[in-house]
Amino acid sequence: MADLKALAEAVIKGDQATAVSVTKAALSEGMAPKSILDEGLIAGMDVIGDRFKKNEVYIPEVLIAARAMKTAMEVLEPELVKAGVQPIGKLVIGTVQGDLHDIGKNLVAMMLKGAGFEVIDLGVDVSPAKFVEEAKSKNAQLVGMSALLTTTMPGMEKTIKALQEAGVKAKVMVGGAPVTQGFAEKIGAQGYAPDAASAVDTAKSLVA
Ligand code: B1M
Repeated sequence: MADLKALAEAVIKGDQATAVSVTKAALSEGMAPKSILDEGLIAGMDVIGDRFKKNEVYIPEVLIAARAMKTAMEVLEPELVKAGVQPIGKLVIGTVQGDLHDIGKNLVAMMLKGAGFEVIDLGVDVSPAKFVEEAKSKNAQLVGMSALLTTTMPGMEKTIKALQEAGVKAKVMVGGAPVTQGFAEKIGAQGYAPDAASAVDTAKSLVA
């Protein structure tokens, strides 16, 4: 019988080969794709998220774990779709206009995927109009914005105004090194997170 604790452990260690082989074994034994996701892959990423918050692991370990999860997800995803498993929320994310920094944004996107969100990543240098268009057409519940430059932070406020003017109801969460809770409140964002693991908690609370 495939061991989902071993699957979680493989994600924690960033062991891609084991993550894939346990996922395949679990599927071939007829285990429910949702159990494999929740008790194996997401359970492993939850541990990494907690350890990251406590500074017990650092960015490279998180990236390696996320890569193991992503590889196993490639095997699991078609079965989840067949089983009709719904994501816990849909989020459009990007780095704001004029800003090319994407390491943190990618980390946030990976952790959110790991937590069961459907993530539509718009990349870097994303204009307010593009955020609006994608949030609308994808019917996203959340819009996530990242900024690393003090000069590009105003792009967040412009995007929030554009979303409001377009009547988009999605909630907005922001982050990035120069962004603070106070700034988020000032520009009218509903959520702020200082790091990728907290971003998962914030996103979950916004869609609850
Ligand atoms: Co740039 N850069 N950079 N840079 N760069 C900084 C940000 C800077 C602080 C360096 C410095 O001067 N000490 C400085 C900004 C100063 C300021 O505005 N206050 C700076 C500058 C000035 C510039 C240029 C203008 C330099 C130049 O060309 N003269 C230029 C701008 C280009 C542009 O964007 N238009 C530039 C370019 C670059 C590179 C292209 C070389 C490269 C980016 C590569 C890439 O991203 N693909 C780069 C890098 C790597 C950095 C530093 C060194 C590292 C940034 C990083 O990736 N950190 C950075 C200095 C530093 O931070 N030590 C610096 C790691 C990452 C995991 O952290 O992104 O904060 P971070 O993400 C965290 C949290 O913030 C949070 O979670 C993440 C994970 O925990 N988070 C969110 C992030 N987004 C979130 C979204 C959320 C929630 C949480 O919700 C949606």
